[in-house]
Amino acid sequence: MTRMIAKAYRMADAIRAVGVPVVMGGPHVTEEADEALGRNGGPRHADAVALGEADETWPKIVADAARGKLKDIYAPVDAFGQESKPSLKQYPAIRWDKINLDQFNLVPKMAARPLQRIGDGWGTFRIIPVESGRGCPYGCEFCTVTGFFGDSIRFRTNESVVNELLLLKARAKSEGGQIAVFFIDDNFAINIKRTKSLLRDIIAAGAQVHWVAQISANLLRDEELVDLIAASGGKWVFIGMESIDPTNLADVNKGFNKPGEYAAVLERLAQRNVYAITSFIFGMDNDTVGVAERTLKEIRTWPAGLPIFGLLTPLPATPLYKRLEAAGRLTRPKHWQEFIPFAMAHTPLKMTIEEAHAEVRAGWAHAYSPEAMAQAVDSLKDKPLGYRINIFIARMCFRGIYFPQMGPLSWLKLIYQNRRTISTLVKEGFVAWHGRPISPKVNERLGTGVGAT
Ligand code: B12
Ligand code: SF4
Repeated sequence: MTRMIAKAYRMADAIRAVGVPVVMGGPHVTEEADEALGRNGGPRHADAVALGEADETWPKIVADAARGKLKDIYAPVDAFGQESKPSLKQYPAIRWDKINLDQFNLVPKMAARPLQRIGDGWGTFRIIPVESGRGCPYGCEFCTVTGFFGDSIRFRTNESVVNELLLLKARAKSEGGQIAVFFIDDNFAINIKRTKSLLRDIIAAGAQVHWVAQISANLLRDEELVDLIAASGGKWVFIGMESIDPTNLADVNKGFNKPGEYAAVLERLAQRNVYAITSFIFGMDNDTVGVAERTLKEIRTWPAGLPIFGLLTPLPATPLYKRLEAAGRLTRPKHWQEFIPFAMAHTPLKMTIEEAHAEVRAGWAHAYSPEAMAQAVDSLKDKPLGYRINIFIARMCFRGIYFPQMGPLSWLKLIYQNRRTISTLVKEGFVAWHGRPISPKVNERLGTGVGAT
């Protein structure tokens, strides 16, 4: 992807330097094939580039590589030279019964041991990507998906998805540890009828595992869909809310998002114990200084969730890129060549680049402050303890998207800052497991008594 391309080129250069041919694919090089092939004046990084979806071109690439006859470009075309999109009906069976799942484990090694002591199943938390369909026709201005996958939406059969879930469920049972599935579809409910049918089949087969998926807010108006999400194991839904300002949404061709209904959508999910990762973009054309606080004010009135904040980023070949380029507003037209996290590549209309950066910083700092963490946990006080622990751990991890939490020291600092919330959860956990309040002695050992802070 664009964000990682400079690093990918460095790796490719090192591999090519020892004489091994490199083939690159994916959304960035599909749009910037000349860059990867050194045809635009820069150095060459790849021997060949696979454009678009490579499911069907990959066997040809391997055969050509084996004969030492790699072509520069492989395009997904049919016998008549027309662009062709692979069907997902004949999807390869993924051997989830054999694949090493450690690569998907989110629990850092240093935390694994103490967590194992809490009880069975706590030492690992593996999030497994599963694809059930491709494509989204909505064409939001900043998004590459409609351009890349086309507006042709394709699905796997329910049966093949259910079989994958059954394999994963069996694996979780035999190995212990937590497993959750991330349905990586761009918009998991883009065809509501089909999504409901898949979820019903998952329930009928007893293939429920905890899962997370991306679904746009407009599709979550459907009560029956939300019921099925909850009954089939859905726990978290990623919602691209982007902005609370309808003008901004209209500007980026996302007018189908209605800020007035965000609260109701989130309530509908929360009533079924499904929570939301709410994604916001700052630096849009109608944003002014204070956008972070205005957004946070709304967020505070919603059920607890995981807000995330980013900056409007012109990805290559998107309508947004073309609009900003035509208007001469790109300040770093090749921003991916000098990638900087959370940095704009164009000037917003109603604030400066620095102001936009400050808004994102403020969004993260306030949404993940110890007070906000405590408030999120407290808002779930009528729910079982597991939900409160879940949101607390998820928030600690999500905070790391903006404030890198590398190494034990930064984690210890974070734990110290959130000691009050941790202490409350530990005390409640003690009551839940032992049926009586924590004793003053244990309290002292944990350093959580009155005045311990
Ligand atoms: C899942 C996902 C994530 C997950 C990844 C988790 C995981 N373990 O997989 C998470 C949540 C971490 C994530 C994060 C981000 N993501 Co993301 N993500 C996706 C998503 C929804 C699915 C990716 C996927 O697996 N697709 C299915 C496979 C089949 O498609 P594919 O990867 O494109 O592969 C096909 C072809 O591209 C090609 N191909 C790909 N690689 C190669 C390599 C070779 C050698 C060959 C021959 C072919 C080939 O063949 C494949 C089969 O057809 C895509 C959208 C999408 N539908 O693709 C966005 C997407 C990839 N993400 C995107 C972005 C922007 C991000 C973030 C920057 C978001 C943010 N603002 O923070 C971060 C960056 C993370 C990082 N590494 O730094 C953009 C990238 C656009 C771009 N031009 O770079 C996408 C396309 C979404 C979008 N709205 O535009 N993401
Ligand atoms: S709804 Fe989501 S996946 Fe679809 S075009 Fe918009 S941002 Fe992209």
